[in-house]
Amino acid sequence: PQAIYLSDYRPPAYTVDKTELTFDLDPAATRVRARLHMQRHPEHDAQSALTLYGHGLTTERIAIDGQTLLESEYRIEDEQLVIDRVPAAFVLDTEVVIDPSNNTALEGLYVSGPIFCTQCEPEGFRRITWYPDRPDVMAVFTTTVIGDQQSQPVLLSNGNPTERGELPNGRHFVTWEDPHPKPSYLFALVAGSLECVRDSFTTMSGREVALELWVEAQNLEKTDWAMASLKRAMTWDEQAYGREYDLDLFMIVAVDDFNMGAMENKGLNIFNSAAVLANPQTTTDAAFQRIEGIVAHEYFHNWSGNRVTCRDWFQLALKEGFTVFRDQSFSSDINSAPVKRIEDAALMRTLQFAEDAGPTAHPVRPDHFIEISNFYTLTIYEKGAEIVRMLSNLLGEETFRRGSDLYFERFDGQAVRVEDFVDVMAEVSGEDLTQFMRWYAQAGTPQLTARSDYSDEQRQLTLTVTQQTPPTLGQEDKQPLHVPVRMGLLSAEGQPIELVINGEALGTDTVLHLREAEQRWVFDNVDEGAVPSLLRGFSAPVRLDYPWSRDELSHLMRFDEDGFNRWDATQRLALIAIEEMMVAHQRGELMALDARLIEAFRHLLREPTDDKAVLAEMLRLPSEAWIAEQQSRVDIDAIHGARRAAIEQLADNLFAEFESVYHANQQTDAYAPTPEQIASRSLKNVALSYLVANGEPEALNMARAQYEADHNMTDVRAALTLLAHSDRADLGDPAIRAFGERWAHDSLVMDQWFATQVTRPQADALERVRFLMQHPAFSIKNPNRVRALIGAFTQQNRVNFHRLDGEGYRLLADVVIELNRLNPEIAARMIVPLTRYHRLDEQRQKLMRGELERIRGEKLSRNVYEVVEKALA
Ligand code: B3K
Ligand code: ZN
Repeated sequence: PQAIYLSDYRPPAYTVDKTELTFDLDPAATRVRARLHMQRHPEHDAQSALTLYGHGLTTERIAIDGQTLLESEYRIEDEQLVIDRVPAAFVLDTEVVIDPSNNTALEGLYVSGPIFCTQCEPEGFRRITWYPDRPDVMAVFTTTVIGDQQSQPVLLSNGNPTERGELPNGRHFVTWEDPHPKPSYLFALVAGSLECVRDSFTTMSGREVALELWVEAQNLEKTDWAMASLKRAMTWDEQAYGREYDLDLFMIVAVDDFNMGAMENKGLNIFNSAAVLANPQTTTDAAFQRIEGIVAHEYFHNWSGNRVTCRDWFQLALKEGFTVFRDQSFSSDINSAPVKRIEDAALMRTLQFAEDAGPTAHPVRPDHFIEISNFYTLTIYEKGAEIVRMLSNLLGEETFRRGSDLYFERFDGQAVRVEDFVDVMAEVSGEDLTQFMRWYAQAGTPQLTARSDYSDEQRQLTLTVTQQTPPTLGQEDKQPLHVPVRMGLLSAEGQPIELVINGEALGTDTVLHLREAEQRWVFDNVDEGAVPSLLRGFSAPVRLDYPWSRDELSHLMRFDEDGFNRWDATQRLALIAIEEMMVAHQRGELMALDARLIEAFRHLLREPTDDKAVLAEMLRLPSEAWIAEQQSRVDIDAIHGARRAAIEQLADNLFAEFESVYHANQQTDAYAPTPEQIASRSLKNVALSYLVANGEPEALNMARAQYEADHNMTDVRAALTLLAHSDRADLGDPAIRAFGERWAHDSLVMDQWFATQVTRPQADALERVRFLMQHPAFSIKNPNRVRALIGAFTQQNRVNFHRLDGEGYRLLADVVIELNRLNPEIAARMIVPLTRYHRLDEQRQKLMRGELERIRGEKLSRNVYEVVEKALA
């Protein structure tokens, strides 16, 4: 497989103004007729051949201006249809047959249970018909869907239905017209036996939009939350960005087999059922919030993605980074803002930093790729969103809004580049963003090192900050970035200090603009004992090293005005303590937890200054993934052992405190996923996890009682996890059995059941994975099942995945080899933990490389090939 390069971009030789499609649905042989009204691009001449993309199509007819072409008049090679000579303007007719029932890649048109559905981004449309399947070709689509009246009573596509009628042989049809020109990746079709929940929304200009949520009948009781979330998102986008919906109808469909969370097809969003269906009995608080965020994300794409789209797939972060930033802002506005920031930053610092440090590291705007489907990554999405957030903070909210207004206005209906977005922001603000653009071009996480120096005589504190971005595959040398460092200083008494630089008063919170490899700032009028609070709100996606003492961290925990940094100080304090215990673990010595951490936690529990949601986050110790991120040589067992011991010692020392927090946060109200209730449950369940870690039978009984009370899935799942992860098989096994029987009919709950079992730390976890792969509720063809069983094990059960006998690696390689044939996109995602061997011990490195080599020996899809080659490079 060959890489393609951004620098090779050329406009398409021929574009499409109007696309007319007819689908004659049949599971194994769907006939697709396409009529494309095409024109030569002004930058091309008559020498330019017409090139269309197609994958797995049985071609039955090709005609230009009504003349059927002879086989000698075109050629099909490498998934391309090439016609050397075509007129400057013409109509192309094609007729192909495709097989949705055997489409296990879940790209293009496929069947999910009884439903026909599509996934076209990024390059799925070419599995439907011959087409210039690239985002810079935008056409108006008319789609006629013909199906069976009995098995496909519902026939949906983009836009508005304009005609419907009956046909012979029990068939019927519906014709849809989408007035907005769009690239092929936004095309969608859904057909099957679906029920509809209807609602409506009146836009800010007073237009009435019909809202439709289409689900299979058994899911009708799980639709309220998504519909409510959609309306909140529509209102928010009007208020925050002035964006109004632009069709009379907005549809969401839930399907069970889906590679990603959801897809923003114009007017017809298709969702993974896990990202849309919810009710209190089956869905946890975290899932409620995730669904709210995804519904909003896809809706927001209608402007940031659909009305203004990407010129080419190298620009993917243009729509994804911006849209993630928009959905983060939305969630932050309607839920706990500090917790949302903590969650997003934690995701960046653990998983995105790991990606940026691993073999698949890539810039937010890559300059080459083999398979674009491999680039729907945390770097494109989350780091892309952090870049937009930095822009918004640099410019200020109001100027940023003027920039986004201008962006939407100027580029409406166009396919554009990252530069276009950044240039508009520079234009409205007058800022020079040339250096800032490097954030899009350089892979790897910048390392900031900060040091302070205090002069008694001058009452000055000098802060020196250096930056350095490590080399990544194919990118050896890095330039300094423009890094906004939000900061403040706290006095020895815990008061915010008025910041003064060169006689200029800056308030108690300011942003330092680090642009050089090394820079220094001198603060005047500072008394002795001041403590810097740096990178407030995670103001840039960087690692920060500063030699805070434990007392200073305790100080920040108590007094910092910035909620995010209070949390971060807690994490850092815990990290120091855990790292000490790791050393003891490695020496085979007793692991004693630093008393200062216990005291800090005691203080948090007795005199909480933060809201419950933040407090719950502060009480969670750094994850194993984040601890591993600090290590130059990762010791899997020491991390697990030390973290576990820290939890137990906190539990032993603070049992009474945790117990009273647990009881104080019991709820009597009916369940609702409100921020207040979620915060209480979160705090209560963190407390319960410590109580159970203490090992007292009394605590396990509390967990069992909570499980049996069966109040809502959040509490049930928390209790079930504690029981199933305890050593008490007499409690865990019956609970697991009962849960599995009760929810056998609900695949989304069974996914939680799978994940709960395979994340247990006990040594039998891997055997459970193998056993559960035979369970009737499991199917390797369904991405949600694969993520719940295999993904949860390989990503959230580090001690067992990294077993020294190599069985964890072997299991994953077996699964990847099978998925490589069935669903390459999922295969390439699942393989990732196997590629992260570079900082592990020799023995594990060897085992992991061995499995990668074994995979390399297979006939590989482009997706898996690209990842394996990078991992073994
Ligand atoms: N834009 C889609 C991505 C789907 C790509 C799958 N290969 C989901 C989203 O970001 O909204
Ligand atoms: Zn998106």
